[in-house]
Amino acid sequence: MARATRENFEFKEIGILTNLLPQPDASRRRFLAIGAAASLMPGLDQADAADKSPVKGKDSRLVILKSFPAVLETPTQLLGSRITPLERLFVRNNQQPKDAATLGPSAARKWQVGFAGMVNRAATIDLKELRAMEQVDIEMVLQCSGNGRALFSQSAKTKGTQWVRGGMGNVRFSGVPLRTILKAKGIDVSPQAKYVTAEGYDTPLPKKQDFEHSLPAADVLNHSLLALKINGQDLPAIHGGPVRLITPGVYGTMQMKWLSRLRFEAGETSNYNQIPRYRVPRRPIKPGEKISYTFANSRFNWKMKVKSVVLSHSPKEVVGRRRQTITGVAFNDGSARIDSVLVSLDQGQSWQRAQLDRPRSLFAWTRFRIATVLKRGRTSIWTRAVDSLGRSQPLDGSIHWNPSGYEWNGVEKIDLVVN
Ligand SMILES: Nc1nc2c(c(=O)[nH]1)N[C@H]1C(S)=C(S)[C@@H](COP(=O)(O)O)O[C@H]1N2
Ligand SMILES: [Mo]
Repeated sequence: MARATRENFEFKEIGILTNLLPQPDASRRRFLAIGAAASLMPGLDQADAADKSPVKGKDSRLVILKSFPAVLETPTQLLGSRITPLERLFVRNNQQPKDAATLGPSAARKWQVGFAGMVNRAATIDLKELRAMEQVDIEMVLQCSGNGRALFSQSAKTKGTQWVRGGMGNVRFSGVPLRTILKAKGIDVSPQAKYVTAEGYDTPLPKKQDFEHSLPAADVLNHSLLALKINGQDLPAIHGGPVRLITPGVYGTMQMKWLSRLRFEAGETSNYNQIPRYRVPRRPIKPGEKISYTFANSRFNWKMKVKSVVLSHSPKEVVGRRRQTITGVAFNDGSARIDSVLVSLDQGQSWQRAQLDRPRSLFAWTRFRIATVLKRGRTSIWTRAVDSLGRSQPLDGSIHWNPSGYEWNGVEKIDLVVN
């Protein structure tokens, strides 16, 4: 099979994107971004840093799961801060626009987002208009629905990129609420439109359908933003700049990058990224069991399940002393706060509460910490988050096994050795 090269991929609607080539200003900012990443890596000079990641400006310690389209996983030890620096944020592209492999700004100078389908009038909005509107901020977890897939694979093989724990980060998006835009533009959405199908300017891989997703219209109309910034800076090209559709509390696949159009529709798209990809069975199936997805027997990845992830320790780690501080993060779909994170050092016989550092945003991650004395020899750290609705994590995560390994949220279990 011919290897995909960047030259194979172009923006779909080249017409509205003049100036695709990087501007002098853009390359300077790019260089600064690389410098920032390099400064996190003692012993690596800037040239090394730039060479080692398929995405310019990314920390070279990110694990390269695929170079093109880029898929990069963050080692959990790099995720300890409340806000994940962009140099460390994971990347997941199914497709990727030309010139987007950078943490620098998007090279596109003109951009339009279209509104179509079941609306009183079709309309577009451009960057200038979006920038002139009032911006809101939302701190939230961005997590791939495939994060933890490798943990499902311990009970039966799953297909797809074997993410372990680092397909996630906590960031601050800024942008304009969709509701405000529709109002300003005089766009009325028909009550019969139950879904909003989001499209991006990235081009499909050869012989694949273009990436698009249908989102429930009611949630999108109430909660989504057209984001222009992340962590206070213009959305970088690699993270969907200049415009990305953001809905807090839902899985990453629904956060459409390089947003080009929203179609208001009565039903879900039958695009293969909506079905059979990015779906889970409505009823549990056994690990390894086959299922052929229909709209009726499955649902798309949407609200994130409650989850805790240990960041301070990794499986198979050997630690030299019994006193250890365990730290990690917990989050859910933002509809309730994280009430507690329970930690067990005896495989679930007894649990202790960790200390929590709760963020102001319900959609952001809560950091936890607990000072412990571990047992010598082979031992384990288990963690379990409970939210104020009583929702928690299954002790055996494989009860939610599904062929593509989406939405892992089993109790965190880290086996390690204490010398
Ligand atoms: N247009 C477009 N949007 C996309 C994707 C894509 O391939 N194309 N990948 C999705 C997936 S599967 C995830 S997990 C997130 C990843 O966001 P990030 O790369 O900014 O971390 O973007 C989502 N949005
Ligand atoms: Mo994803």
